This record gives sequence, structure tokens and C-alpha cells, in this order.
Amino acid sequence: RGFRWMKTMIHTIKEINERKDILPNSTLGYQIFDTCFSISKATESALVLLTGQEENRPNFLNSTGAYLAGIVGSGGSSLSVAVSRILGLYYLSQVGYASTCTVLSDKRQFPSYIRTIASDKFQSEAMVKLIQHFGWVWIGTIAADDDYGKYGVKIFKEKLESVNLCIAFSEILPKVYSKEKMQKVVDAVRTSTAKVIVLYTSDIDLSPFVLEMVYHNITDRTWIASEAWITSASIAKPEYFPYFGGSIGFAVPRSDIPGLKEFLYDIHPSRDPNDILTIEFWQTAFNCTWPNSSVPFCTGEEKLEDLKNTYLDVSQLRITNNVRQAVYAMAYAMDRLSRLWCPSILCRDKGARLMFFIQRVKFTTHDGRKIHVDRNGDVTGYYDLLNWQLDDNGDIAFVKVGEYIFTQSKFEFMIRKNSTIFWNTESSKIPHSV
Ligand code: TCR
Repeated sequence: RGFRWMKTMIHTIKEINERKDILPNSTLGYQIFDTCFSISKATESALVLLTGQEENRPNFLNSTGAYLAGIVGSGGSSLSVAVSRILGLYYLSQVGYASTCTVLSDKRQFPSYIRTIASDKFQSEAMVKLIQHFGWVWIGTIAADDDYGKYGVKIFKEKLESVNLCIAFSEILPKVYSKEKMQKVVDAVRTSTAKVIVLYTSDIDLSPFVLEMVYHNITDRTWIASEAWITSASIAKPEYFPYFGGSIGFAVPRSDIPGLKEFLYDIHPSRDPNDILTIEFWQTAFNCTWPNSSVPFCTGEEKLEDLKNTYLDVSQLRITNNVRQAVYAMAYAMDRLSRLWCPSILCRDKGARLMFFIQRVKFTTHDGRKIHVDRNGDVTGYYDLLNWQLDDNGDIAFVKVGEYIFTQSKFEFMIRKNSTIFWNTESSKIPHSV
């Protein structure tokens, strides 16, 4: 999935470079780092971008004469928070596409951060409306041990309690596997009478817990999924359906991106020997080694068409579309800057000036959505409500059963007419959670 996001960023940059109406006199370039979902890797990458490796001060103009205009990313909130604390020192613009933690809205702490994904304030509120709609009273919560999980659950709890509903238990999933800590979470799930449980975590941190549910054969629970795992291919596997079927949760609305599919298929490790990420992808996808060392070798004749994997699946472009909009936000802000203030490339201190425009960026996307960044660098949260059902092929389908939208000056949660929700209960009826 991350590789697809990366390729989408490149695709968008290419598209903008070909357009005559945005940045007609400049060419966008990029440098990409793998954060490996680790805070230290992410901050290291930010420092490399800032210093141009050799110097220990921000280097907005590198040896090729290109300015470092801003940074897109990173994915996870804890990583973005760490990176943003450094970039903020230099007012260097940062545009996030997946980090949803509420603290990132605080412009005193994160002055140069904006995002094209809504803050979890919206999602937590939507979850509470969902719970009210189905009349559940006692809810369990499980959070990842990071800014995403902990802040997500914190806001959820506050909102839940403000409508007089109750938390049955609150557990934290360990980041580094610990038998005791995991056992504590499993016991809470097993012994609680609350059958509806909110799981605020990204899929990477969730996998070990899923295996525990399988191992202990814990069924008959209704999971309220957070957006980070509701459409995750690594969790939505048919063999987990007895445990996680019927999961329900909010997802970023999906989109189709013209030309992206062709672009994703148009990769080959032989094309650029320095493109280590494509080589790594190829080796993993085809289970071979490129170009030398032990068997089996990649032959280069492997066909992407033969693969069925997340990278090539363009049916669920959600965060992917946010990546695209993050690049566009940056390009539109640069376009304004270059037209209004800095027509010449010699305009000094471009980094900090760009921040002024990035914080006011406003544009319409290829599919007609309006992106409007507010004073906190935030956009509004619209979601699809998805429910995990089994399709005719025995795969898990993410069926859209409702929406969370802004109408008539307020947010509304709606279940689609004629939609059937699959509940993973013995009776197949709506669970009780008392
Ligand atoms: N916010 C999460 C990271 C995340 C994510 C995702 C990761 C979100 N959505 C989808 C992978 C796939 C939402 C965070 O840490 O803020």
C-alpha cells in the first residue's frame, strides 16, 4: 500500500509538470525516503532533506539549483509529529495525507503542517453517532500504543461520555510484542460483557491481536474499525472472517484516478538500477532476488499482470487519493507564491513564504471535490460507512452501508436505505452491548 502511495505521488508530480496552468515556469522534483513506520527513520529522513546530507543547516537551494519547497508525509501520526517538530522550526511546509491525530491541528506546536485527511475529531464523533444509532451502551476500546490510537480513543471517550454512554474497558495494544500485555487485552475482550469494541489502530499493529483472537477462538464480537484498517488487505482475509466478519467503520471516500492504473503497471527494476524501492517491491512481490546473490533470481520476465496484490488494486483509492491531493496542495501553493510574490527563482526564503500560501490553499480536485484548508491546516471529514461481508467468491467485500456527511450546516450520519448489514452474532441480529 505504501508503495502505491509513493507511486501515486510521482504520478501526480508528473501530471502537474505536464500541465501548463500550474507552475508553468518550474519543474517539480522529488526525493523519497522509506520511513519503515519508525520515528527515528522518519526524523533522520527529515534531517537529510533539510541539510542536503552534508550541511547541518537547512539547505533550501541544493547544488542542482533546486529549492526544497516542502515535504509530503509521513504516514503515521507519531512519525508526522516528530518530523513536524523539526520542520516547524524552519517554517518548512509539510502536507500530510494520512496522519489524523488531533494534536496536529495545534498550529502553535505544528505551525507549518497541513493535511488532506480530516482530523480524527470527526471520526471519533462519527463513531459515537453510530453507537447511538444502534442503541449500544457499553463499549470497549483498544488503542495502538501511539498518537493515532491514544488520541483517537481519548476524543472518542470524551464524546461518548458526553452523551451518557459508557466505556467498559480501555486497553492498549503493545507495539513491541509482549505476551503479558497482549494477554491483558485478550482477557479484557474475553471477560467483558461489552460485545461492541472500538479498535483504533493501524493494520500493522493490529495483526498480532487478530492472531490472538483466532488462537483463543473469540467470536461473537462486533468490531468498530478505525479508518486505518477498515479496508486493509492484511486483516480482511477470508480466514479471519469468523472473527472479524461484520466489522463496521468509517473510511475515507474512494476515488478513481485517471491514468493511475497504467502508471502503476509501468514499473520494472531494470529501468533504473538506483531505484531501490522498486527493486525491493519486485523481490517481495515475485519472491526472487535482484540482481545477484542466492537463488532464485528474478529473471525480469515476471509479469505484474500475474500478481493479485494491494499495490495493483485500484478499486480502493482512498488514502492514495489524499496523497494525490497533498501533492496538488503543495503545487497550488507554490503556483500562487510564484505568481504573486516570487516570480523570480531568486526570491529568498521561499520555504517560509510558501507556508503563508499553503495555509490558505483552496482547490477543486479532478473529481470535483473542493479541498479547503482551514486555519488549523485541516480539511472536513466525510466518510463512507463500510461493513465487512462475504462475497460470492468467498472474499471479504467492503460494503458501503452508510455515510457521514455535512448537510444543512451540520454533520449527519446516515444508513443507506435498503442496505443490509452483516452482524457477526449467533442470531445474525444487531448485537446487544450492555
Ligand atoms: N491515520 C493513521 C495512519 C493511517 C493509515 C491509514 C495507515 C490512517 N489511515 C491507512 C495505513 C493505511 C489514518 C495515523 O497514524 O494518523
